[in-house]
Amino acid sequence: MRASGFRHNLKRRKPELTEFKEKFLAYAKRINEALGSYVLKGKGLPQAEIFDAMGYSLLDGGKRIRPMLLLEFYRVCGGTDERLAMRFACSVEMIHTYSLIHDDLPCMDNDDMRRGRPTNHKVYGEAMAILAGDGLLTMAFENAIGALCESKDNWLNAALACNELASAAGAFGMVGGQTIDIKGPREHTVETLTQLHKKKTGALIKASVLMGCRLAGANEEQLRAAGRYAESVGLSFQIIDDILDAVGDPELLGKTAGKDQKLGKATFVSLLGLENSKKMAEELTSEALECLNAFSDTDYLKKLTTYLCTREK
Ligand code: GRG
Repeated sequence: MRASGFRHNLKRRKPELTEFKEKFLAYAKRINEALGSYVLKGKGLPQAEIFDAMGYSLLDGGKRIRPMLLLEFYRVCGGTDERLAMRFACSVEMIHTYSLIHDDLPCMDNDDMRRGRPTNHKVYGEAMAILAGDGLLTMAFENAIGALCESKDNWLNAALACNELASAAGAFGMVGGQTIDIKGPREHTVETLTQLHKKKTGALIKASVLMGCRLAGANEEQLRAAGRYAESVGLSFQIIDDILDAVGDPELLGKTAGKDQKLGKATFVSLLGLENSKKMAEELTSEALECLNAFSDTDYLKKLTTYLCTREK
């Protein structure tokens, strides 16, 4: 009965989320179709196997939260070129996928299952999994810079979006956070753990939001509100991840649960306890919802934000 306490809490919010689910799935389908087109290009090439390995993880049923955030912030900031926004949205998901493939490697978290299937290195071997991650990371920038080169009327905003992506993915952002996670101190306070996850998980989420704003040419006030929104959502996303690792249903999660505890890793649950972690995630979600008042037509974004705090996987 690991999941009972959390589930109980989820049930209270469920009804208001059901109509949202259809839209969410349709959105994810559009993103999946766009992502599929990138790996199809490798068919028939002598190096087709690398495209297979990249596609195995890229197209295997992730929630597509980051691309959705990018596309939604693009829309609420007045962007209308959905094709351009989708290209950048795909780049974000490529980087996210590469990070998961590398995080699962034996030299990092050594995970056998991800999204309910064997991890990339379990299917293709370690060398190909490293290359698949490298291929996705590189393709993300090839694609984003390709879009920048083609956006004649909007090149500065597209360049600013590329810049958000690069700084979030690298050693000041996600790679830096992963480094602190594997090489940094084992002991944490809530403050140091927050700093770690701001980089490891939060940076790419924030970049997704800001890229949508940048591409649409958002003003300073919108950028500030979106930045605050993303910081709250990024942290609450990680807290929920910790809660799910502690009390989530492994079948729904599609990966091994309880790993953090087994490895003696500090998490928000180990530092604050389950109830206080839930409370913190809910407070952060309320703060994020508040930030959305700086934009109009945010009905879907509000539901997505609430879903992120109540998700079961
Ligand atoms: C290897 C450079 C490098 C970085 C790895 C993000 C990361 C850094 C590792 C992932 C570890 C992890 C599980 C972090 C918790 C938050 C997180 C990123 C969860 C997975 O994201 P979701 O829930 O996944 O959006 P899906 O499967 O839906 O795409």
